Amino acid sequence: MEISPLQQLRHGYEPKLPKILSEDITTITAVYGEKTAPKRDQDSIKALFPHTYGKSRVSFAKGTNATIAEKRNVGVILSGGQAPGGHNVISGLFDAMKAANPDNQLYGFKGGPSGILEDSYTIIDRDYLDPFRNTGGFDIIGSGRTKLETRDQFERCAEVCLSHDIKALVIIGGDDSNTNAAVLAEYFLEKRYPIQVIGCPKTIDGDLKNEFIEISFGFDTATKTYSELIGNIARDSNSAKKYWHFIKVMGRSASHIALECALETQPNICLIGEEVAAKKQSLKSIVDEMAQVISARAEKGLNFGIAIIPEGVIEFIPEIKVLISEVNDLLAKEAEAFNTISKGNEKIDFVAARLSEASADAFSILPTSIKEQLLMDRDPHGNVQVSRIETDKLLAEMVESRLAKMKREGNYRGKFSSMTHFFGYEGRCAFPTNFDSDYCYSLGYNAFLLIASGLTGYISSVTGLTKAAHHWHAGGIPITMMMNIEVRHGEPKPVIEKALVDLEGEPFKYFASQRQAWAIETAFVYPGAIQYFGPAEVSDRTTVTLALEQGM
Ligand code: FBP
Repeated sequence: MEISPLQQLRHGYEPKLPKILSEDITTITAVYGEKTAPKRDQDSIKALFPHTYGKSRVSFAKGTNATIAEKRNVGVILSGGQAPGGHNVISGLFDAMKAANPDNQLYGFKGGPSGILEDSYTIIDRDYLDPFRNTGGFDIIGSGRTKLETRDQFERCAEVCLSHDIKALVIIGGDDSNTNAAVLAEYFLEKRYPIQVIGCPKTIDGDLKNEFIEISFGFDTATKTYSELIGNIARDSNSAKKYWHFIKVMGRSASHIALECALETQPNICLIGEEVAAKKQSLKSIVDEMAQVISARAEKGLNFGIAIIPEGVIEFIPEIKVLISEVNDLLAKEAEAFNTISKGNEKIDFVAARLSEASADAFSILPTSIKEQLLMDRDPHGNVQVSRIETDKLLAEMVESRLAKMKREGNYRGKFSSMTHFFGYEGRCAFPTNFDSDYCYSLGYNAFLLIASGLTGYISSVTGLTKAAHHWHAGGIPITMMMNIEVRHGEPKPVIEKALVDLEGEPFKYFASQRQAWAIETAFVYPGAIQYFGPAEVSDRTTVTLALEQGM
């Protein structure tokens, strides 16, 4: 296979590890901290997880581990959307396993969680793994969105693991996959199956985070990729001075990606879904505010600009949220009748006729293309796929009509011409930054140490991430301590809480303090491309979000 010169060089990159993980692996031992408990719903979580509830936090220190060199087979699964660095989690896990015992074997289940159900795997050896080191993508074994959540599926997982003498499974995924990892760990203990389960925090969306998971992997690289592109467009816009660019960025629910890109590039407008929800802003008021900024810039002769739109914002707009939830329920309940309709306009009429009055009103003002997108196939959780809704086009169109109305009323004298963009898939498989390469390798290496310490139902945790990697802390957190009970599809479920943008947190507060100035002035910052070599202040820099959160 032909590879690029950069890929060639990146293979040679040696990821940096926290100091303790750089020691001879046979001299690293687990140190147990205080017993843990979730912040809320302790009794319910305890009742659901009697075997894994209340375990201690774990860190690592120099010492002896009598069982570390035991021969172990380990299985690994990549779950959900791609995120830069997944290959390095597997590299770190592999290297730790081989350092502990060269006979250890790593089974990579193919195509995501379905790989284990279908017993479809690759044995990952050094020759197979090496070309994937420090590269983006999940193509080493593939990924998928099948959920492991039923007892039948758990039985099948046990059957497959036992048939290969697999002692532990590492599940690399987001909040849902790690929730399922915790449920699987509990099930294996209940049934006395000798299989441990360890999770690793992945998602470019950045919404799997808390005190112990400072960032999910992939967020760093994805946001730097989008910020480079946004910066390039901003410079083009500032050169040609004739277009407003409406740029939608990924982020299924939370607006962390949009916020980080705004902190990096200083656009004129950036919507934050969580703020829209807190202020209960309607679609109309969002459009009005955007039109006001465009008009104020036009007064200064600036008929160009940048607006960043998080893809998930659509579900935070109160009337659209209700509409989407009604459509989700309707399509689930009346799937059979709906699926017999082939024509797009008839599908729209079918749904419109069955909505509540308020939702029917909200639906009626949307352009036909957006109505169709709202009715497309659901994801495996039965939710609308927001990445497929062209919110950038919707807003550009609505803003244009609003400005036309303002012009008719004599309240706008500018020229408006817009371009729309969607940045999502561009960032999910980028070459991981040095940060993601180091962090992911450490998460994987650390995951093996959790396994070798006999732990299960833990998530790999590496913290202190604004410091140099050498000073990072490695350890594990019982997943149950990150859970609470939420109603999902009408049922109370134990889940890891999704971390939305905290409107009281430093990243949002800083953005809010600056955005007025960024709106009217042209204060763009052009971050440029990710640097893999050179001075640490450019090649090892973390996200602005993490730096602000940690008071840097
Ligand atoms: P994960 O939460 O699984 O990491 O995926 C996040 C994401 O990239 C979202 O930002 C986006 O909405 C979604 O995946 C797209 O899903 P798909 O890969 O199925 O198109």
